[in-house]
Amino acid sequence: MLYGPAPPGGIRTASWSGKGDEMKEYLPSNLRNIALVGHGGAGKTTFVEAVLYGAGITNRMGSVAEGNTVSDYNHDEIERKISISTSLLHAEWRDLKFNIIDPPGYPDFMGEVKAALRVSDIAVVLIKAVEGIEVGTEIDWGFTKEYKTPTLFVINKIDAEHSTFEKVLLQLREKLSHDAVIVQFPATEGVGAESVVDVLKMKVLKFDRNAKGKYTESEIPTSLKDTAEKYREELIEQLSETDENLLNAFLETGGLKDEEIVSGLKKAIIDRKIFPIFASAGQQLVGVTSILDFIADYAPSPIEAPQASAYRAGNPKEEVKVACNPGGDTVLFTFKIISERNIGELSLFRVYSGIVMPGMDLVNQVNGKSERLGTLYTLNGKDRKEITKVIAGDIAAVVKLKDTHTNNTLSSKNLPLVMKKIDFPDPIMRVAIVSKNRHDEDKVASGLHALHEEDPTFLVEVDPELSQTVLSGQGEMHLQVVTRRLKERYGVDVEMVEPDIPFRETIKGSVADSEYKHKKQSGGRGQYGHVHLKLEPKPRGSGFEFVDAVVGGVVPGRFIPAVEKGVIEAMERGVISGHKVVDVRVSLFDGTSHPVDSDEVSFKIAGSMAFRKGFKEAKPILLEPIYELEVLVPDEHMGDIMGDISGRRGKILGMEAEGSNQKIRAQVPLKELYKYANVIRSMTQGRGVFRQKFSHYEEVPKEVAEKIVAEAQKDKVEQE
Ligand SMILES: Nc1nc2c(ncn2[C@@H]2O[C@H](COP(=O)(O)OP(=O)(O)OP(=O)(O)O)[C@@H](O)[C@H]2O)c(=O)[nH]1
Ligand SMILES: [Mg+2]
Repeated sequence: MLYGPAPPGGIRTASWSGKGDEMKEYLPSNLRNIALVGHGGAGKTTFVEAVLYGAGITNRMGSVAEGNTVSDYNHDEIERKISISTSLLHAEWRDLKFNIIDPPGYPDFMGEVKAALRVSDIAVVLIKAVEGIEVGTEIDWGFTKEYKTPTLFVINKIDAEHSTFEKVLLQLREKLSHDAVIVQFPATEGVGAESVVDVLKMKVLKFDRNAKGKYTESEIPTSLKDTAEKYREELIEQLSETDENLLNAFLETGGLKDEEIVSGLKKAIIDRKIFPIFASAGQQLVGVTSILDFIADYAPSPIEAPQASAYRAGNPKEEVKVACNPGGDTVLFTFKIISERNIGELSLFRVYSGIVMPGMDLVNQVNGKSERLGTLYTLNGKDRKEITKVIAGDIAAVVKLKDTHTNNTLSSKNLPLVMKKIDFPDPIMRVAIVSKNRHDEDKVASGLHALHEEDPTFLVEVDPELSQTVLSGQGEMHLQVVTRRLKERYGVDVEMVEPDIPFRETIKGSVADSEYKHKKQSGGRGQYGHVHLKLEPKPRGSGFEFVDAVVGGVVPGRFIPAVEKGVIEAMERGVISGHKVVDVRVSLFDGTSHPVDSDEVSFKIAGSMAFRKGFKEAKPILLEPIYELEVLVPDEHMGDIMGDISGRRGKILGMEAEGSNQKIRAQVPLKELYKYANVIRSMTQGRGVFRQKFSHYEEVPKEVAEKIVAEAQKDKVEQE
């Protein structure tokens, strides 16, 4: 179904194209797409730096501490010494092109990890040899399950003083997977570590820092022989269990032949039946080149990897698998937008089928718009090289597309497919933003809009009721990064403040007769409107009702809508605290009029004033939005979290076990949830996660309400 005409210009493998020695073309079988993931600070960016240096892309190895890595080139990354934005890098190793995606590990940028995994065929999960399995490790592992990505584990920083490979190994098997098997383990650990033992080759690999991390192989010393054999047996046993033929061979001979291991291991990795484990010290170039060798031999190319899911445009229910076929019609998927000095926005994309070339016309299958592709680039961080062709399976960048954002599919007219989207996490923290310069408001809005296209994990909404611009994102750091970009790129300075709460006013009591007479006589024609209103409370959520109970035309019919309008306007403005009034029934049952002076304006004023007067007498109260909260935390934090929820005027609705976690459901006033993400993170050392959604309105307790009313009155006085 996905086959089509032969690709223009044909494809050559690892051969130079006609364009000087600028560009090499790679068959899909010669590509490896890797997402390097793991908890913050696991050493991902340093590891990539070692890969680029080891592969001869760079001629020196940069460091995160010095702020001169290829991957962390944005100045906020250099300043904070952490990754903040995903980088795309690539290197050639043994005639294969390795595309490496290096997303940040900080939890606020979890969406970037999902995007990286979404377009990769191999996940490499870096784990620290000292700290072991951390929250970020578990989260990223969970994402690899979700995307069914073949995964390798690398226990990194084995050169650190307190490196404990064995302990981390146990933890890894316990917490992540019992199907994780050792391929390489450290010969020695701690300062000076320079060798690993490879249990497939049954050799010691010694890495030479002065030779770009190349390694030499030697026999395993007696002291390590038993350990190496134990791990090799484990690997072979595990492997034989992944396939019936292998199992039979194993049962017959007590082992597996080399060729059985080679083909069996690759398949088991692709099927996620085995997760190989390695040891490395990226910073010391230890274990890096041998992992590249392993990936070259055993990790899937885009042809061998599980096929990506899509659906036919307009038919989301019918899943289609997209074969990586360079000869087919073109399909590409944009997974990230970055903004680069001098050239503006670049969309990072993966080609799933066909070939992509500049000048090509494709259709954005998400919004139906047509796009002409501009200049194409391969990237190594901020370094880019212009290319003329991107073949199925490969990952590259294209200059700003008119109507295409992150998570869009572009394809040729003949193949209207929509690739499965990245399911970005919902925002968990809201702040209101205030422009430091009032005239900047338009620029703030357009700047945030553009930034949202680059990063869909934050949202902007203008709340017309509170007339505030509310920014919501993945945490405090995320929101700081967004507002800083706003300043740097659009020159507007904003401040983050606590968003106002959309309180409501209503009444608990009834008032049988609230009368107001509006009368003005100042020469000429006067003003006259006179009404009697009855006010009653209505059930929560039932809204406003106006009843015309006038008898005998004492208020002429043509003025009745004006009375209602006056009441509605008063309700919109609020009576006691400046917040909207809800859930009241107002009946107009009496009044008088004047044959000359009465008009609509007079009756509107009378209606409004009679309502305000009656409202104040009808036991007014404030209502506040209550949110339903769902918190998932490890058992040991449950008590603290529940205590904290009660302290926030919350009501626990229930709890249930979910694995080794507890899920707590509660209702908490929105007012008490400001920056709750920080609270959860600090109370659980980053292990807890939560979701919140609006539930209903409830009466604000008296003491809290009094404060809000006093505050509103103070503001009013200040404004006057
Ligand atoms: N001892 C030792 N330290 C390392 C090694 N690799 C990285 N580091 C240090 O660990 C810290 C974090 O390294 P990064 O490469 O920024 O880690 P990362 O995983 O990219 O971090 P984020 O992108 O912020 O999640 C830095 O201070 C590095 O110098 C290593 O192999 N050994
Ligand atoms: Mg990094």
